[in-house]
Amino acid sequence: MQEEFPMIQIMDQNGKITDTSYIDQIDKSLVQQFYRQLICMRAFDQKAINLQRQGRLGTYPGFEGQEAAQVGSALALEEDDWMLPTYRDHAASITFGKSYNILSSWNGRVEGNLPPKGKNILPPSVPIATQLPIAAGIAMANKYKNSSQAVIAYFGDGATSEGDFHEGLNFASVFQAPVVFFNQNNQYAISTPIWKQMHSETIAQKSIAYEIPGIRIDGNDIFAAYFETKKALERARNGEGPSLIEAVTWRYGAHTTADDPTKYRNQKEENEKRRQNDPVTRLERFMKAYGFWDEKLAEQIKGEIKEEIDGAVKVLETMPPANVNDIYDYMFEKPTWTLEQQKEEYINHLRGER
Ligand SMILES: Cc1ncc(C[n+]2csc(CCOP(=O)(O)OP(=O)(O)O)c2C)c(N)n1
Repeated sequence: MQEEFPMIQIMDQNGKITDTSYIDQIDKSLVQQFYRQLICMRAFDQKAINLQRQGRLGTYPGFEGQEAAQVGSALALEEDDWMLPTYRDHAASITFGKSYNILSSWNGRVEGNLPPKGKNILPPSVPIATQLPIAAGIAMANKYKNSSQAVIAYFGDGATSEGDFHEGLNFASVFQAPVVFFNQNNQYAISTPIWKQMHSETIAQKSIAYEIPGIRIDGNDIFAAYFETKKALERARNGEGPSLIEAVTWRYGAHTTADDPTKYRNQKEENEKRRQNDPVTRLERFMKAYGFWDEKLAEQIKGEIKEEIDGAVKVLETMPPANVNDIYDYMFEKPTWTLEQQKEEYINHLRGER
């Protein structure tokens, strides 16, 4: 199956362009946009981990190593497309328009889940794969409305073992809905490696069952993530239905700040892989080899990013603590009696009463 679904790569580990079919579309502004966003998202993620370690942020799921897959695919979207991210997809969400304030959701603030006005970004899905039938539904609605908006839904390798993954793909396939299912195969579902999770060799091949196009890309190659997602979105917009992209990547850190990857994988070996495959250094190698590198600009961008992120942390730290009512009050327009009862019990519990 790996032969039928070969890994698509445009730029190799050394930053060399191996597929020249997109070369005319690779210009300075695109490369600088990629670079800025990649290093920005890495800095954001590292800051978030540090904040959590200092007790200034709740549990946080890092995405370091997955920046190219997220940034590349998100930059391929049109302004009014729809995005359904998971808890790990901050790089995709911020690239598509969410503010750094997304951090506050990890302190329980509801504001962190809201997109800016006019942006179609759903709150991150924490239940695994539940966003996939919703993505199919939104895409079906767009199709009925004759809208040109496409939908992208993000999910991990573990999500493909959930019923919702299959229901989402089936619905989208039956109704030829304009949705791109963007999988980040980071090799692990918490501590479960992919080989214990499924017997199929690739995730891309799961597209066969639904008779939709499925491809496997090098998820650490930002060019592959960008151009292949763009193609899939165009197909969706042209009425050619859904598709599945498997972006093969790697999560460097823990599943969340609450677990320890040394318990389930050999970190030493993994760090070696990191040095060879890192999406950020790979783009830097490309920039240096193809005349796009500008040391001064890189320093300037790093300074700007630091200021932006420090500013966001200041906003975060002025926010009040989580409002417990939010969990209950935003569920329905009018709460059900069970929800009211739950809320009362929980508030009593917090007061230390029975
Ligand atoms: C429906 C559901 N079942 C179980 C969980 C517990 N859980 C949280 S993350 C996770 C693993 C998800 O792995 P994957 O889909 O590969 O995504 P990743 O975290 O690697 O991005 C599980 C099982 C959950 N959140 N939702």
